[in-house]
Amino acid sequence: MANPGTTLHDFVVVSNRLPVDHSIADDGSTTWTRSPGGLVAALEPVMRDTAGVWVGWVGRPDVEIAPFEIDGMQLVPIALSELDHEHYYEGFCNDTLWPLYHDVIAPPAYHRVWWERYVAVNQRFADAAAAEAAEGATVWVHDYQLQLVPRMLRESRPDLTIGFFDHIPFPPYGIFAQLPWRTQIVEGLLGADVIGFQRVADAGNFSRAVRRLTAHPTKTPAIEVSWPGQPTRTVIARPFPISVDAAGFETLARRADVQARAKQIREDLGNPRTVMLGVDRLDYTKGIGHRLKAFGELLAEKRVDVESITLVQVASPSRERVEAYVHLRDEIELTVGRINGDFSTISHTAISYHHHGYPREEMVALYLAADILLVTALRDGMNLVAKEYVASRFDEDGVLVLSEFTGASDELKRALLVNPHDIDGVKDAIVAAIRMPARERSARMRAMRKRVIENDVNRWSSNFLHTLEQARAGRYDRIAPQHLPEELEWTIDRRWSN
Ligand code: GDG
Repeated sequence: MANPGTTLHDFVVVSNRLPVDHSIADDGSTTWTRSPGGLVAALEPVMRDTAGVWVGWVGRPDVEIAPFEIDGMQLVPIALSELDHEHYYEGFCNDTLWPLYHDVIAPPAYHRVWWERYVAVNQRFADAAAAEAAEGATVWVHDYQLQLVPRMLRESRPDLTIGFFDHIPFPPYGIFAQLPWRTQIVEGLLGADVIGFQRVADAGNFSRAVRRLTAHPTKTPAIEVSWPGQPTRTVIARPFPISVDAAGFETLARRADVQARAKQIREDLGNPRTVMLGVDRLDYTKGIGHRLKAFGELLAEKRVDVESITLVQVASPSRERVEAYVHLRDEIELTVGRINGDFSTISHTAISYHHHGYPREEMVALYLAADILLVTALRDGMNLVAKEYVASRFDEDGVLVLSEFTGASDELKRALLVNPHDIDGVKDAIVAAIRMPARERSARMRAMRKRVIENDVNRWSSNFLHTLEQARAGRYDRIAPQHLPEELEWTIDRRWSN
């Protein structure tokens, strides 16, 4: 129940991580800065207008922090112990759900103690959200770490309007079926009024899981949920492809200092004819190894030479205590070392590899410096890097080589689409990108920019919240598909239009 005596909120966002980063000064004091992600940019105006609150973890175990405000945003930290961190976060989230939901690229581990901790931590998030929410408030829950929260909230607070957005893929039933707790996860999500996915395929996979595991009738995009002792509810499950703060990226890209930095980057690389770029969290889903293999073979076969091409690979540190990530880092760095050892010269380095996070300005300078952006993910919910590159290229230049296993490939059809498992296909796409005439580059980039600018992150959040409002009011005929890219549209069942 809502906490008497505290200020209650009409809008509550719940995500595993709060949108803040901490830094510890020399004297041991901690300062918080707002993390720059698109989700924060999109939700900030809504949070401000509704005096909303954000519930989440600060990213460090064993710290208890009182609610605080940053840049006018109210934050409510959830404390996680070292054991919660190990079993819930590193275990069930990062070593069970993450690989399972990404096509079992790495083998998922199933441990009952991890599951028990996932349930307990989800309950803690649900209780904290319920304590902040005013009567009839809207609660928006994010991502795979919190799939049980919608049902937990529905049971304690039937007055709430509950939305859920899944940032990562929802797997096909043949894979999802491995999960010993598959029915609890599906029923957990069905506590929401609207469940959003990145792709049409993800929403379809979820509906199929509902049909296989429950008796709830489904008729796309609606699911009729009957739980014992509760009135039947209609849940909407449909795609809402996320995007980036396109105007924000363009503004940065137009800044003189950012453009000067882009020029400097090319000079520092020895002014090669072609600069290729990869930007990824160091994660096995991102296909960094496949990309390196393709580039290494092109160099070995002399289809490209190190004097005229450089690959800049930013691999930002991620989940460094999970074993699969430790191995991945070793593997990638061994490969980079081998390629550089075999092909670099004193004046030209084949791969400029960086295991760091960079400020956003530097990222945009890299986007401007890159003739080609390589996105070769083996499976990716959306891939914001692809959209950020497009948003930054106001000069309408640059070629995007994009894996067809990303959500972004549903919209960015004018990229050079590749199957990252097909190394010869990736090599051919790189060569085609190098040789592409300027007119074709700009025609493709223009088309992609139109899509990203029209469907930016503000559009995404307002579509989701509008659908949530309409669904809760039972106005299914007003759940308009018109904001979706046309190839993502579905036909609304006639039943809803009457
Ligand atoms: C999940 C899903 C989905 C990376 N390195 C630096 C840096 N980044 C920023 C990028 C981009 C973000 O991190 C990464 O987003 P992605 O979408 O590429 O991938 P995930 O982290 O796996 O995100 C994904 C996303 O959620 C949203 O729904 O698209 O499929 O897996 O924004 O720019 N930013 C800065 N320095 C870095 O070094 N400043």
